Amino acid sequence: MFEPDKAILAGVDLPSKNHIPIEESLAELARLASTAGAIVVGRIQQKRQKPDLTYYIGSGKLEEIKALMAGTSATMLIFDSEILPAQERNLEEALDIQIVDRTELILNIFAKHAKSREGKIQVELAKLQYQLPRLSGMWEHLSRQRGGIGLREVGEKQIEIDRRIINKRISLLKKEIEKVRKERSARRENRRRNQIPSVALVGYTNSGKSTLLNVLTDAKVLTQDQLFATLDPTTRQLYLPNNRQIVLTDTVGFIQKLPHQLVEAFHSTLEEVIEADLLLHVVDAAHPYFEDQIKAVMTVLEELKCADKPILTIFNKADKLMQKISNTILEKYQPAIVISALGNKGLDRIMGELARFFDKNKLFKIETS
Ligand SMILES: Nc1nc2c(ncn2[C@@H]2O[C@H](COP(=O)(O)OP(=O)(O)O)[C@@H](O)[C@H]2O)c(=O)[nH]1
Ligand SMILES: [Mg+2]
Repeated sequence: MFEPDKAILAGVDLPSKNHIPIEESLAELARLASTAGAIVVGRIQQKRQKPDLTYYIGSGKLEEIKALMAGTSATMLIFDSEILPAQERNLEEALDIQIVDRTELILNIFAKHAKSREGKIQVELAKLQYQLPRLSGMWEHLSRQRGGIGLREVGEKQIEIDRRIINKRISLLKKEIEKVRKERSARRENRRRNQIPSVALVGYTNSGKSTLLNVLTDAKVLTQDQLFATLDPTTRQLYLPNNRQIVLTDTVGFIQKLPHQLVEAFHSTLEEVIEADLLLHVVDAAHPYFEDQIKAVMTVLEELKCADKPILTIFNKADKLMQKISNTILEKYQPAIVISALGNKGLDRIMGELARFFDKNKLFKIETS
């Protein structure tokens, strides 16, 4: 029978401005791990000024990890950040356990959830780009294990061959993505010619984007209390109270420390965001660190060069709130609306704001306030 991996989570608390607290980041990592199908059996954390060069985590912590491994029969150690290929190798050697980093974990979840051809191509590209700098490690590891003298040269030749194969595959995938990108852009051009404005749902993963698309348009997109349930963008038509037609697109969610390979590979999908006339930023207002999540989303939007697009902030999950959202917060994120997508509350206000925004005479004009 298939045995799920038993995972220990490891986080190093480094000094850095505006970041999600380590406890919360590890809680999120635990959700990522279970979305990927692993069972979390332990947690290790350490405060440091900077990562250890050899092991990322301090070497003093290795004994503690070993003891925890023995006590929990863990099969995997998951780091809450991207670690260097050399560090991964050193850890594997010192601990004799499978090492996974945050980037790899997210890539695996994406691979599991990719449904469309486009999604699959994008994930494969991101995975290969992640693997490329890690090739030599794989072979060094093997030659050290087997201890053969000639194996080193064989290994080096093999790395060269692997690298060439992977590079070839990468350029092929990029060409395919370019084709899809052109199709998408033709579709968008068509909409533009017909003057159909487009709105993109953005937001942290699990904030309720797909739920909102479903209740607004009856789209039947998969919604789940999981991170990254949806990867493929879904676009639906929507008629506003002023009889204007718009299209609304649900996109892949953002997360803190989103692997840059993914942002790059998912550029064609994310172009729906880049080209949108207006962004609806869906926020899980019931999440204890929703303001940090807002920051993480803004960081990705900056990476995509669309942080200065008009944004309407949607504070979702109002039904779960113990107390009302303060006026200070509402003012800080103006223009903002409080809703419950699941409870069907406040949807008419979204429709009203959209109608106002895309008022017949002010098409594509930006209303700020
Ligand atoms: N309580 C509550 N839960 C919600 C609301 N909107 C969405 N959810 C839940 O939040 C989880 C994530 O929703 P989903 O739409 O998949 O989020 P996405 O990752 O942003 O697309 C699901 O379990 C939804 O049922 C809401 O207004 N109230
Ligand atoms: Mg979704």
